[in-house]
Amino acid sequence: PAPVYLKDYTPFSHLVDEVHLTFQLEPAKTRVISRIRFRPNPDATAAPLRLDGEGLVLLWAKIDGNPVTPEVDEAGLTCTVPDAPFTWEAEVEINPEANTALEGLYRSSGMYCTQCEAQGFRKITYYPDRPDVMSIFTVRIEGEESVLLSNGNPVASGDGWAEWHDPWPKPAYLFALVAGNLVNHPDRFTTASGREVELNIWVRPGDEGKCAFGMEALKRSMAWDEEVYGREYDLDIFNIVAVDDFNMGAMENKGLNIFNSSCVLASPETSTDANFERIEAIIAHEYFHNWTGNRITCRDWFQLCLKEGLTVYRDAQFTSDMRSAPVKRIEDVIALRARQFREDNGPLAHPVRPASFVEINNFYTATVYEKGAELIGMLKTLVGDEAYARALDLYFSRHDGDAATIEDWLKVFEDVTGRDLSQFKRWYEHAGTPRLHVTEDYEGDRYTLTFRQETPPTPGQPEKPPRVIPIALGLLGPNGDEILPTQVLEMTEAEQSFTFDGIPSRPTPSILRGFSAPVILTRPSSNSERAFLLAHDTDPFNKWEAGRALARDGLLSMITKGAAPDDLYLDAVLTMARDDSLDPAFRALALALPSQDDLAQSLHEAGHSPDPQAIWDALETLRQARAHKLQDLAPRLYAQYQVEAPYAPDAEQSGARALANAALGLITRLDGGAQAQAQFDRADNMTQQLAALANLLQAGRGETALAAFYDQWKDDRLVIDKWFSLQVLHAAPDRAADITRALTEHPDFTPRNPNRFRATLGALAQNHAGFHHASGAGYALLAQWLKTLDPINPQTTARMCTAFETWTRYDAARQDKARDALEDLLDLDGLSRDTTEMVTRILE
Ligand code: BAL
Ligand code: ZN
Repeated sequence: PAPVYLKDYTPFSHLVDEVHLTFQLEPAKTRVISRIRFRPNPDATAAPLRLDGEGLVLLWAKIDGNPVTPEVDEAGLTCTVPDAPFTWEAEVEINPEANTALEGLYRSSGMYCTQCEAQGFRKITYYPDRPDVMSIFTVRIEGEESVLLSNGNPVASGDGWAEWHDPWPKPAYLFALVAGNLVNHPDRFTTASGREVELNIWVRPGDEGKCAFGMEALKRSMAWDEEVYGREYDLDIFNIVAVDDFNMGAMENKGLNIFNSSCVLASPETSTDANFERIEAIIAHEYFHNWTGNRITCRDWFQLCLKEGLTVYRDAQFTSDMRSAPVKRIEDVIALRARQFREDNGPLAHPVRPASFVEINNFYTATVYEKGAELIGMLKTLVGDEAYARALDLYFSRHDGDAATIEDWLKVFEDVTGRDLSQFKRWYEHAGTPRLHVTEDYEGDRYTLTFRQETPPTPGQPEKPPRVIPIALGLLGPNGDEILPTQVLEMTEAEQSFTFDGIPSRPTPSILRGFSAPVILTRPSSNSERAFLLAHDTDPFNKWEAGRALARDGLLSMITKGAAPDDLYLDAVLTMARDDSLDPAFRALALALPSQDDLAQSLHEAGHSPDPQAIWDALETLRQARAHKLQDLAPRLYAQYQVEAPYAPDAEQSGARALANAALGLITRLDGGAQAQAQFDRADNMTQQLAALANLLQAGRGETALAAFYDQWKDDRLVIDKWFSLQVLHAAPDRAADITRALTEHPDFTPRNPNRFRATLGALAQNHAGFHHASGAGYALLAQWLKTLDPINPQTTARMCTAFETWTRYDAARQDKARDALEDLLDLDGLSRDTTEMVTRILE
């Protein structure tokens, strides 16, 4: 399939004034009747009407009431139309029951639901399915289900029908419909200007007890967006619906958000603290899209980061305000490095705003989302908080109702600040993670830092001009006092020096505080300097970073040189862990070790071919050494941070549980799982139960607990997903493929449910030493299942191909096996466009 290019953008030939849709719902034969008012677009070249449509049976079509016979092909239809406003009417038939791809209108567990972003609406009816065509929708739903929902406000309803009207013009990707025998968790919200809004979370009967947390999170989000961004909700009703079969986490359809049930349903017994935090963030994210995405949408799909980067940035701000800002920042950087740096350093690297794509579904990536959010953070650092606030006000007032571009976004910042942001724009246009090299000089009382930036080539982009990089810096004196509080250096050249006078003795720099730019800092540093920063840095991110670097470099020496665990690290981690002045959540994060994949990334960066088994062995050795080093402290921490109060998923309790469970991990290494078994037996919440089970699996005595866990939760789909993934994640490297294969034969396994598939095969990809085992069994098993999944659900298949994106890091024998697996997948007859694009890019 041919790529589409950003440079080829042209406006659509027509404008759409109104859309009327009638749905006559039948599982295998749903009828969709459309009546659409078109008029020629004065800003476009006149052309016949071209409507997108896929998998539709056109029953009839009319223009201004007169039957027409358009030219229909596999991607849509073309029709000669008057050179004046006209009404298009058509009726199509679709089959929601057969729709396992979960795009367009589909049936899942007896309910109808839709997913239209990015290009699913064309599977519902013929329409200009592009984000710059915005219109006002009125929808009538006829069906026997008790709940019939669409976007906007309810207009009228009766027995077996309901009508909805959305007064806000929107692109088709924000259309949604839900029909099912659902129950709701209702609430209300009064906006700042006094609008009364009805709120509902709709779920399958039996799940209504898991909605309260999501509802509170929604109300907090609505209040926060008013307070921080001055953005109010704009309809009389806001509905959220939970569905089990969903490709994404959730979807921001106007007034009718549809959620993967894993991202909204929560209870203490069935959800971990991490689940609660994620649910709160996703509810906020989808709600915030109402302004950044819906009221201001994207001109074309190349601008996806315009709404996603900004909305991720906003949800991160929200979480920071609701919880601990330093902890949130550390968690986000861990995730950024794990997913986005990995992507940026492999064959799938692409700019935050790509210049071309074959299948847009393949660009809902960590680069567009998470790096996109980092760019907003950098922009705010560069212009300052006050200018950021004014720029956002201008963005909302200037572009409300628009389908906008990154150029529009940058222009509001230029207009507010008078700055030229053309160099900043390179962050949107050039892929790759810049390396920031640092050297320093101290003479007299002058301290000089010299930075050099370079960005390695990425597919299609061999050369990278220098970018503007905000470098937040502080300096520490020899006794650990801060002698220069944080200031932001603005690096614009390929190489640039910054001098600091009046520095009485050689300082220790704390560079890139708060992770002020998404770059890889390469600065030779001694372990003692890292231990010093871990002890004294006032910047929580860099304090954590120092401990992480100490752990990472110690592990790299163990892996490449057969070194013993580093005493300096062990001493530093003991000092840090017993420092009760530090937030328990921070200490839990600082006790976590780099992941196997992070270490493989670092080894590759240093010119080694990573040996997954050696990485696994080194981590095991270090964990054992830490358990001995902290053997007196761990039981004390474990006891001290038990939470006696009734369970609450707040930051304070979550932090205490995280630290106690980190201590449990240390204890289990020495007691063979006795404490973990005790915790498992008495656990009354999922955080405690799952941590205990993980430790028991780790200790090799998880069988009984696994069976008990299954028995307890066999009727809870989301908890059973955890049961599947935990076994795979904790499988020893030489057993991972076998254990995964056995789980795919379990009666509860199905490739039709994306959550279950990800919980099983996605977990295999996350078990680094297991997936990359020298036998190639991990590669072969995943590829075989991707072949099975592709005809069912191309979007989820394609996304899971990213498991292979690092294949060229490894030795020749592993590369051969990975290539064989990928080529075998590529050979599948009728392989989807989604998966073909991904595998082809990975193999290139
Ligand atoms: N727009 C797709 C789902 C999300 O990013 O919210
Ligand atoms: Zn989003």
